Amino acid sequence: SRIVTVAGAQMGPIQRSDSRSAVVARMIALMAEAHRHGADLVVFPELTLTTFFPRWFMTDQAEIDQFFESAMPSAETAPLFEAAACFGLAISFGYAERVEEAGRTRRFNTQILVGPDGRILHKYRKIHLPGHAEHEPWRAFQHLEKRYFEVGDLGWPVVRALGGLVGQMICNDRRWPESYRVMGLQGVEMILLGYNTPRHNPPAPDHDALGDFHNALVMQAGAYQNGTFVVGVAKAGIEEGCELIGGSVIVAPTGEVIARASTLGDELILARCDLDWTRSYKETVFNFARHREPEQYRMIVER
Ligand code: CDT
Repeated sequence: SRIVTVAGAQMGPIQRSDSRSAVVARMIALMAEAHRHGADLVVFPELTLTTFFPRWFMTDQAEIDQFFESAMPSAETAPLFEAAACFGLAISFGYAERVEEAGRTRRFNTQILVGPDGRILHKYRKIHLPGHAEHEPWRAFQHLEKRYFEVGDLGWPVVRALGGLVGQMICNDRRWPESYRVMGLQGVEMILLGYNTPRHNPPAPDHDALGDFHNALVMQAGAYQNGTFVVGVAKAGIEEGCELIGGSVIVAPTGEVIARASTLGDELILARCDLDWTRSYKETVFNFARHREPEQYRMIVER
């Protein structure tokens, strides 16, 4: 058996006035608790360091850039890397990334996996950006990810870490079977993902009552259909007047939820995950080499 004790560190709301260092202190408190419970890995939400700023339409780039990190680690985030080293923990967290690349400034919705030695082991840039790019004043709040971020350009790599094969995705990616399958084809054994999901979806308010159901449905299906653990972690609660769902879960390769958050605040969930549990799915029902029929799937990679 290959055991990874994983902690999902759900975060309660982060208001615009909360400083980075206040958020980092909350994250370190959760890491300390995870360490006391024997965790190897702590997974935090999407855009952990700030409020979910795509809810606002902004035109002043300097104002927008206040939500972005141009260095990782920076003076404000270095304590996270130091705490990971001190506790001997790996951590995964999301942040808005601003980078100079190919002679221009680029901005991504990013999530990294940092090893216990403080090294960045894996970086993922969100591919499925939901929402819209222009101001839509009829909405109670905006969802401007298409305005503030470029589509991620790193694909869905899977890396060897924590004794297994680990991959990452971010929030809306979890609703798309392709996100899981691309990693499933690389043998992924544990997928880490953070999310910020408003309870209310302005273009489809009839979905609102089903938010928690859809959240669990997609992660449980993705885990089972690819024989992998999925660790899904929310930023939850009422943030700047906008309600975000909770429901952080750790899902086994059976598709069963083995740990679930019960609050909408800072809350740790834990599970002892035997990565060898993935084998019985990967080698039987979902033995891809034996049973997939990719010739019949061509349509899904065409526009
Ligand atoms: N952050 C994020 O991707 N949230 C989306 C909201 C969808 S409605 C625009 C989600 O899929 O949860």
